[in-house]
Amino acid sequence: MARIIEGKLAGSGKRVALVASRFNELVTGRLTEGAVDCLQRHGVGENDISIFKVPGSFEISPLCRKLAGSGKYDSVIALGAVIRGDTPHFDYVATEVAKGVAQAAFESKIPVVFGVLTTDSLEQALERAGAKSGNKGAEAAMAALEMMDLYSSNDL
Ligand code: INI
Repeated sequence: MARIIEGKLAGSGKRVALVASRFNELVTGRLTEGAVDCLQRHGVGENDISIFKVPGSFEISPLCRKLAGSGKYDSVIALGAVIRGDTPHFDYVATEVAKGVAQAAFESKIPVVFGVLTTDSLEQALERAGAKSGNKGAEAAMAALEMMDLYSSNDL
């Protein structure tokens, strides 16, 4: 039987930074609530969760990179909502935040996870922020919990 190595959802003692955009705050506020709730349910202490707010999704990845390199956190979670139609530069913002967060994750020794919605409408975004289709913030928090545990594995 092959060995399977995967992370557990064990948040006790872990320090987590959330980077949330204020743009589309109706959505990002719900993503943040979903992420915090999930982290706390899995043992992360209230004082070990820091929420950094930035103006828009374009500003998320540079801060993720700084936080990931600071040595003060065990993971960083990016939370944003880029909604087509709000502005013609949707494509630039959506592409840059995805590339930037991936780059921060590649360069970092801790997990940096992507909880940024890119949708065609506000309705679709709200559906993914706690209404019909789950909460992307909570999903990102689950991924962060699992990856924090995996990164601390002796098998790496
Ligand atoms: N920022 C978002 O987070 N979501 C959006 O939908 C959005 N749109 O579409 O414009 C958006 N723009 C702002 C951008 O992220 C920067 O804050 C701004 O360009 C200043 O750098």
